[in-house]
Amino acid sequence: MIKVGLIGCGFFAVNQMQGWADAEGACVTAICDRDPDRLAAMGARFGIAQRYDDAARMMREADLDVVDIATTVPSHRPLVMAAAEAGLHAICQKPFAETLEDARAMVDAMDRAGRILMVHENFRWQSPVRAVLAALREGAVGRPFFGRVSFRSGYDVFSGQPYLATDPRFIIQDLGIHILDIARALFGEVDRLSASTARINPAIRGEDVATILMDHASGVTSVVDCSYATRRDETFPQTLIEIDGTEGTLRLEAGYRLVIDRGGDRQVRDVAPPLLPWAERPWHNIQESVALIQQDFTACLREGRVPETSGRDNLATLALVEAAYASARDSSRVRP
Ligand code: NAD
Ligand code: 89Y
Repeated sequence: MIKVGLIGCGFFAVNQMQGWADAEGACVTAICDRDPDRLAAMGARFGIAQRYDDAARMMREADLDVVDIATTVPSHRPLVMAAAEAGLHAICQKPFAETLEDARAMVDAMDRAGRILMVHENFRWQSPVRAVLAALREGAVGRPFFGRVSFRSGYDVFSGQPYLATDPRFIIQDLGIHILDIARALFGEVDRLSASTARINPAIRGEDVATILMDHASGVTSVVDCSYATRRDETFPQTLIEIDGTEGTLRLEAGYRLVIDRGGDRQVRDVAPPLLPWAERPWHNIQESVALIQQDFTACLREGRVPETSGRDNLATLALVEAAYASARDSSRVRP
């Protein structure tokens, strides 16, 4: 049994606790939070007796194999460094790090410790996105030449995650990071990008709209567009995808409808994620992907395999985030 210590008992960590409760071959045996009320509430809800207010102490004293870091980004570097020092494997929430320099140091430390480091970059693990990836890899549309990966919503994310309203960076760092990662998974690495951003909601500090144009080394041109200022039939938290290829087109439409047009034929599939017993609409899509990424992480630990969304892999996603902010600042085209 893989013994997991969870750090950070906040808004999102409940999903991680639920996912671990279902995971085969792994279980949470200790939890940690600096906030005593949150620690007590999580411990009581999931029946975890080993509770710590200090992560380094938990890593030293609890008998663990893995830490699951579910805190916000400022604590990620010290916590991953402490995991490396304690010789523990780690899965760390996105955004992985505040800077690329931090991220590289974290990856290097875990490599030196010989431990597996995964980033909890779960959007590409959503089952509708997996269905698109599979169709693309099977050649459903031939060679892709254009893609659009889109997330547009007016959902109130600030009530659950108030820090999103006060951080100077908002949508690219918080949500766009997932959408850029999906674009990488679909079309490969990026040679150049340009981005523009806007803040529509006057009550928040950062940008809530971002449009990013990317040239991929594979020859695909893609557009990643994100908004939390879009008022329409609410699709939160669905990522919509369009791909044009030499042999056909593919659309992941609202309502998790996958439409593939090829040679005059149309194939339509329902790729809606299952509603897990503990999940709640509309979050069930994200919640299922938490369970899926944890299952892959435990399989990687068992097999000694490098995860698809490893710390090292995530450096390229973080580089896109940084490049998008740099481009938006001075309207330049940037090489990530
Ligand atoms: P939160 O603020 O609600 O919870 C974070 C908790 O961590 C708090 O209770 C805080 O006291 C604790 N904490 C912070 N530093 C600590 C430390 N050094 N030691 C012990 N405890 C510490 O945050 P949240 O909304 O749950 O978000 C957590 C992370 O999850 C963020 O990075 C966010 O971007 C990410 N997130 C990911 C998804 C996803 O789909 N992958 C969705 C939502 C949030
Ligand atoms: O924090 C974000 C994430 O990772 O997924 C959706 C979210 O909760 C709000 O944008």
